[in-house]
Amino acid sequence: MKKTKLGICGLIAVMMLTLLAACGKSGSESSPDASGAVAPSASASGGASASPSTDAGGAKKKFAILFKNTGNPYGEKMMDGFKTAIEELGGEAILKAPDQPTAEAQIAMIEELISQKVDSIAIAANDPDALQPALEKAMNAGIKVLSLDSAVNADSRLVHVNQADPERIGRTLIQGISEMIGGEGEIAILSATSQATNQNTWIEWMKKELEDPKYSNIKLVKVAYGDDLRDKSVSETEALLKSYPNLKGIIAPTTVGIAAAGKVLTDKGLKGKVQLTGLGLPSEMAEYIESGVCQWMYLWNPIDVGYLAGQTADALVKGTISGKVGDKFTAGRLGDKEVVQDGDGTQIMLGDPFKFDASNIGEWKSVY
Ligand code: RAM
Repeated sequence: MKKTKLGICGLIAVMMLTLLAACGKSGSESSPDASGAVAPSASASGGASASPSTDAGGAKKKFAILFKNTGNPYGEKMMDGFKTAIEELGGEAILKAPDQPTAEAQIAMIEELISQKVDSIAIAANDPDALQPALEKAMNAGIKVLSLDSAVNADSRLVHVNQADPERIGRTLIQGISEMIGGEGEIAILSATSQATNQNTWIEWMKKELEDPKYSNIKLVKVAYGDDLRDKSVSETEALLKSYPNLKGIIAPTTVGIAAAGKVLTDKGLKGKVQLTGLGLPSEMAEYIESGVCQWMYLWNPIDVGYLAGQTADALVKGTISGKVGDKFTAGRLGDKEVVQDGDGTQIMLGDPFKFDASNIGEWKSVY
């Protein structure tokens, strides 16, 4: 049922995209919302904050974003969106990511940012708990800390910027692979790192969905970790194919993993024999969707995730919000947003995942 809704959303979104193009607007920072409508592109008015992001002396306030690791186009798009928001608001954006996707590397960078006396840190975390001492130190120094994309625990942040409902993502991916493999056979998951909060949450929901008796003929044989590194994701996919010669499907809930798996399945001529779905960047996956190696996949707009985090960081620094349930603010071109409960902590939600398939990938591959 959810899949059908996403399918219909896809059609409406394509129609809306066509309309947008006809209006001469750039689609580079647009994304479909829950109803399939496309959010407007960057508006001239920018954010709703009353005062510029400068201190009393007129110096620009410093807003840092720290992604999981370098070399990931998804992270680059997210950081682009963050930078756009911060510059719209008159602040200075500091974009950082370690070479390796580890908590230790992020801790060293958080320490540097504390010494630099930044005003805010937005982090896509490599571990939910390990960053807590460093992030608490930052918050005790008056730095406004938020997570985005991959959360830290509730004590380590003021609020989390969530790309989409994790339950919906997890369940939709199982429904998708089940349809692709005809409801039976061995499947595997190719994830990012074993500690990534976002992937682990989605995998939990995939496992819950698999408990439904309608999937009794599907067996999840392995969760492999490509660490969001291209070469490791390629070798982990090859190892899966070797260890499980009857493998029927792979779910890769990571843009790096799904692109690596798409390449391996293409190179080995396994189109139609091993199905592939997951979360992918249209720009990286278009060739595999057009060839049929991956019939469909999902994602949200990473530029918007970063943009929303930039707007949220600014609202925290200005004191428009504190990260408590019920706090409201206007997130620039994304409109009004509200802080809601998320387990022990709070979050701000971007929207719904969007389905990409052969019918719409051409429209999106140049967008993100
Ligand atoms: C990878 C990263 C990122 C995740 C996407 C779907 O690029 O792991 O954190 O949100 O995939």
